[in-house]
Amino acid sequence: MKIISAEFVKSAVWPPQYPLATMPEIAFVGRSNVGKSSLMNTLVGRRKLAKTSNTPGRTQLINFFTVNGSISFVDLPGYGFAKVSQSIKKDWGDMMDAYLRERQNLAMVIFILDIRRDPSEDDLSLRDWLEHYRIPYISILTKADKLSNNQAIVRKKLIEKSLGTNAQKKTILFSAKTQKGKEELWQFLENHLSSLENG
Ligand SMILES: Nc1nc2c(ncn2[C@@H]2O[C@H](COP(=O)(O)OP(=O)(O)OP(=O)(O)O)[C@@H](O)[C@H]2O)c(=O)[nH]1
Ligand SMILES: [Mg+2]
Repeated sequence: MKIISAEFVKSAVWPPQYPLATMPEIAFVGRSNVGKSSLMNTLVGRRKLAKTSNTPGRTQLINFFTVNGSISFVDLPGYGFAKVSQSIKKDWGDMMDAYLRERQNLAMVIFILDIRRDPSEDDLSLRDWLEHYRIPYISILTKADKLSNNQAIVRKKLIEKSLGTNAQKKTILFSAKTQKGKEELWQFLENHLSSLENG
C-alpha cells in the first residue's frame, strides 16, 4: 500500500464524539503496552503519528486517524494494566464495549498479542467477544524481533493453539522494529477492504 497521507482526526470517548462513519475502519486492540500504537505507526510509515511510550496505559482515549483519505484507523486504549483503579477499568470496559458494539463502519479488528507471552484472560475474553459479535479480526504476534526465527515459529504455534486459531483465522508475525510482517498485513487488509467494496 502506498501511503500518501496519514492524519490524526480526533480523540473521543463516547459514540456521539466519534467522527462520521464515512469510510471503512480498522481498529487496533490489545493489552496495554503490547505495541498497538507502534504497529499502527509502522503500517503508515510515520514514527510519531500515534504516541508510543514505555509507560503502560499511555493511550487512554479512542484516537481516530485517516489514511489516504479513504481508510479510518483507530488506536484503542489497552487493557490489563494492573495499576489502574476499578473505576477506570469499568470506564475502559464501557468505552470499548460501546465502540466495538456500535461502530457501523468497523471493517476489521487488528488483535495484537506479544509473541513472548501466553494469551491472558483479558485477551481470551476479547477474542470471545469478537467471535460472539462476529467482528472480523486478525491476530498479530508482535515484538517478533525479541526472539530468534525458530523461537518465533514455536511461539506462534503455541499461541495459535491457545487462541483456537484455524485456517480462516490466521496469525501474522510482526515487528515494529524490523518491519517484519508489514507487507503481509497490508496485503491482508487490502484484500479484505476490496472484498467489502465488491461484496
Ligand atoms: N522490540 C520491539 N519493541 C516494540 C515493538 N512494538 C512496540 N515496542 C515497544 O513497546 C513499548 C510500547 O509500545 P506502544 O506502541 O506504545 O504500545 P501500546 O500498545 O500502544 O501501549 P498503550 O497505548 O500504553 O496501551 C514501546 O517502548 C515500544 O517501543 C516491536 O515490535 N519490537
Ligand atoms: Mg498506545
